[in-house]
Amino acid sequence: MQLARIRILTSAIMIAAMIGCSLFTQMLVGASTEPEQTSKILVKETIQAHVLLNPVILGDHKDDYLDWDNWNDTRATLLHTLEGNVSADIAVKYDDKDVYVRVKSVNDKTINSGDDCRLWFDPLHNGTSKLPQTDDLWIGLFWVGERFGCNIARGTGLDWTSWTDKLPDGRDLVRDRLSDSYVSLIHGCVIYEFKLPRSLVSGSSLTIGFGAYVADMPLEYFGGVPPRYRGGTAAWPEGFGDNQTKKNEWPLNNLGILHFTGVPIPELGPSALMMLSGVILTMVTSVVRTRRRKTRVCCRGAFATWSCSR
Ligand SMILES: [Ca+2]
Ligand SMILES: [Ca+2]
Ligand SMILES: [Ca+2]
Repeated sequence: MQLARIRILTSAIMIAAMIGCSLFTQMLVGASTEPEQTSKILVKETIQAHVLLNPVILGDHKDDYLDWDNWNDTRATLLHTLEGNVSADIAVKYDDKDVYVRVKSVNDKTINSGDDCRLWFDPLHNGTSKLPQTDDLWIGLFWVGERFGCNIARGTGLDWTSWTDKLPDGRDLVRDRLSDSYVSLIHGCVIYEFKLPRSLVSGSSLTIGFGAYVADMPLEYFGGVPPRYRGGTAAWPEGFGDNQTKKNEWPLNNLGILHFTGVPIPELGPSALMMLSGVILTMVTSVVRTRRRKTRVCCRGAFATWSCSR
């Protein structure tokens, strides 16, 4: 028993040492290969997009599978409240083809006209405060009555194109299940989801300009009629715009950074997973060996005496 405890303790120490070495190595690698990225992080707010582990189905009006949050394989970032009591967060992940975005409007419990979510993408991350460039995109998901719509506009260098409900490849943003909005059963609040081609929103860039806005504003609020309740608005990053910013004039030079990490959430990154599997194998092997040695084999001798292994 004492020997088993020593082995398990030794394995635990190995786990700590190996994971510590792994994390330290990742820090060194990150510091040595991404000096430019580090300097940007100091200036701009950054959202980390992680590699997708849990598939996301758009159009089914759910963000869970058997009560598991489909989005627990990436991290959420809080938006900054601009007005009222809106609290919201945004999470991004991606696979080989698509970028997936979920905006969770935490305090918004009911769908109403005026619920609105917008995203901005600047793939070349060279946005200006005035004219949208040809790589820039603006996507809006909004409720009118009991139906939601989703439109996209692209920069022309002089202005935005007119709103369209289709991607450049012809797919319809709603009918082809590239966007979705609903009240989540597990979170009890309004959700906005997007599935957008990487070729459209990021190209091969690992860091792009990115911004988000969400509103829970009853339409009558805009008409001067006292609202049934007061909603609010929120945006990311801080300073991107405010409630006075006109709908198509948000300054793209104030966008934050969306960073495609190349790995799932850090604690489940490939190197950590390999380390963890190796450690688990070591522990299992240790326990099995210990149990084998504890098994005593007894034999009956020629003179009816018993002898047992130790
Ligand atoms: Ca879904
Ligand atoms: Ca609402
Ligand atoms: Ca641009």
